[in-house]
Amino acid sequence: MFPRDFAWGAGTAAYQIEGGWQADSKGPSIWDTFCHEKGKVFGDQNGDVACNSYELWEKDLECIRKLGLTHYRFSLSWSRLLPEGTTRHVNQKGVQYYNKVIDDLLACNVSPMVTLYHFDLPQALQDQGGWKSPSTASLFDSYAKFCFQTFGDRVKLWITINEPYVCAKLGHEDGIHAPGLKEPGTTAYLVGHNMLRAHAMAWQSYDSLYRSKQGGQVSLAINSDWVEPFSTDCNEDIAATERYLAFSLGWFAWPVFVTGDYPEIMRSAIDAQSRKLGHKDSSRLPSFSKDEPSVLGTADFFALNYYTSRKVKPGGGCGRMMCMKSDRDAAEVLDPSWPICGVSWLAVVPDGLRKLLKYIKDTFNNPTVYITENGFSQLGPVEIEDVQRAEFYKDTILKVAEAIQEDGVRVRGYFAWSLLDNFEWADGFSVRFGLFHVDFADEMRSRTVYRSGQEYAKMILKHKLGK
Ligand code: GBH
Repeated sequence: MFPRDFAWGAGTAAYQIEGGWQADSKGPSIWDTFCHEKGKVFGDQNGDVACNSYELWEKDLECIRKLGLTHYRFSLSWSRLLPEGTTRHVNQKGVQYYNKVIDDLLACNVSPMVTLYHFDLPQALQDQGGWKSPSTASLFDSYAKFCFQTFGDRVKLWITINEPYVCAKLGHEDGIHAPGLKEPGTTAYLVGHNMLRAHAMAWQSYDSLYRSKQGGQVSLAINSDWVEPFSTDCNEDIAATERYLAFSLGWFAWPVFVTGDYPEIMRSAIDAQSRKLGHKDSSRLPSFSKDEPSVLGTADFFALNYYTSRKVKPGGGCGRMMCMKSDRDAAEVLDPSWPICGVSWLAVVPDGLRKLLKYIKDTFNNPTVYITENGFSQLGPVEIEDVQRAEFYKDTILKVAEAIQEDGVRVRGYFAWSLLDNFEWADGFSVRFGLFHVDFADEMRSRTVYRSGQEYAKMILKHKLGK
């Protein structure tokens, strides 16, 4: 059984659904730039139009109502609101668009959860160094204050930054996400650091300027796989699993929820690797400055994005090159009991979510938790009767119920990823995570509910009725 006020949601992100990439004087973001370069995204696809939610918001609202959601999570496009990234120039058409989305949701009794940043930095700020530059954190804080001021009378749940891990690692170390930098071993740590600073500044701003009047809550969404040692009786595998966790969940959750600093395992692993490779600088992992407010305690709840589980062993470096994988010295090993059955990286392990929730309860002092993303994209041709995904949602929601009832985890909400099939980053439109199918060949981008969407709606209704 779920608490009466449990949040039943689904999520999207601006660049993945909106389109209208130049509409009404929106400024370009790093994803516009990245996709328009050849060879970056599957089939050289882009989000120029995507689901065209900028024009077809009412269609999305119909989908939301059809599912009976109590909450809808979406992100604001920074460069739609502030085309140059700064508050010097505000695009009123952008403000109007999001005002309408928020007002329509509230009129239908759906609460918005708003993400300020879901991978789409204004290109103008990338041109000044992007997340590598410490000043981007202050510019993010200004943008956040602008959003709290403009929308915070109606929005009570905020996510500052979505998945800093993905932005730092995939965007700045692997180069497979925008801005496409391949600078292994240093830049991801710097970028992660500035994102944590940005998050903390925005939380502080909310706390001191808006909380008393607006009464909302602010956090950052941290993605984490569940991981276990490949051999549970092998000490090397156990240690590798701890390192793996320190370099993923711990990288962002430890500073915010436990100490105000990175996990000790992470810092010592990076320092040891630096010494081994004769790296000159004392540390590649930045330190938090005493002159800035601490990042410790800057989250009002734990926001978790969970997709998959892995077994771990030592290894996985990049030879003599510096890189995060060498620092971490922990490799994912495929295990027959957890086979990949979705996109290239997704093994369906609902029980991993329950274990991860218990781990979060025990490690981060029993926070309230929102599962801000969870989903599954099956392989192969589109099937509106997506039985496998419908089963996935059933199994997963059962595990969430067990986490609440049997493990005492204070889970307050569950957001399926995603409301709609959408632009799945480097995979373009080839990967479909939606509860609604979107026909990208149709000018009207018609939305059709999948079986999984129907099943999710049934589950929501059942729990609303207290059954
Ligand atoms: C989420 O990230 C994103 O927040 C969301 O926008 C996206 O649509 C959703 O995932 C589905 O993908 O390609 O082998 O390098 C989830 C965390 C981390 C999962 C990176 C995919 C890529 C592995 N993601 N991972 S690989």
